[in-house]
Amino acid sequence: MIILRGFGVSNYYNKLKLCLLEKNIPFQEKTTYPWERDSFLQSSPLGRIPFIETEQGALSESQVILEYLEDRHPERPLLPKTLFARAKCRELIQHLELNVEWVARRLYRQAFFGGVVSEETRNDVREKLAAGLNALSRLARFSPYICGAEFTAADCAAFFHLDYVRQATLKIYGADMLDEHLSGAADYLAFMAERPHFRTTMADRTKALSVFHSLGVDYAG
Ligand SMILES: N[C@@H](CCC(=O)N[C@@H](CS)C(=O)NCC(=O)O)C(=O)O
Repeated sequence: MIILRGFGVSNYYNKLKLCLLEKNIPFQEKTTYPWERDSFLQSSPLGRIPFIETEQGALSESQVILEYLEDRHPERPLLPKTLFARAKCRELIQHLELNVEWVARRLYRQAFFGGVVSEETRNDVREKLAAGLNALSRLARFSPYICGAEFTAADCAAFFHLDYVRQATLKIYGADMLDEHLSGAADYLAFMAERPHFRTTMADRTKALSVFHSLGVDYAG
């Protein structure tokens, strides 16, 4: 049995939770917070969540875990069948995470966790995020899924990543940078939100958020 470790506020955690649910893989969730990292550095060497525990040991980094789940449970694939389409799907996820989510993440301290980011950071992020979103818009299909006609792992990644990017840019810049740079994203997110596993995972996120707030910890994302 796979144990998913992390907490339901995390977009990377929810990416994997969606993959597990959509692939119908049995799993358990064990709430684990990044600030408890001293207790799990052997499992996730940088102290990040999510990570999983398997019969053979622990595994960190959400994309590595996603690929492991694909290899371990090929019966309900979340990557396209043909070699090139599989690579295109991975390409999209990599651009999304490296050039969009990871850039916007620098805003989260202020957008979500009551901290402050400098004007220099805000300006730098705005420029880099615009470039990352423009790049993503050259790859995203939204017809109706992000890679095209098939539902894929990229949809599991995109849903929570893009939602945080949208929320963060609205809070920091007073403008939805998805609307400005990623045409079709708003309709896509509304469409995906109707999917049963997406809906339940969003509801779980709301509950996890209120538990997180009740803890009153200093956390920056
Ligand atoms: N590249 C990592 C990113 C994971 C990540 O950034 N996790 C955040 C929570 S969403 C975290 O653990 N933050 C605490 C920290 O970086 O110390 C992955 O794909 O798993």
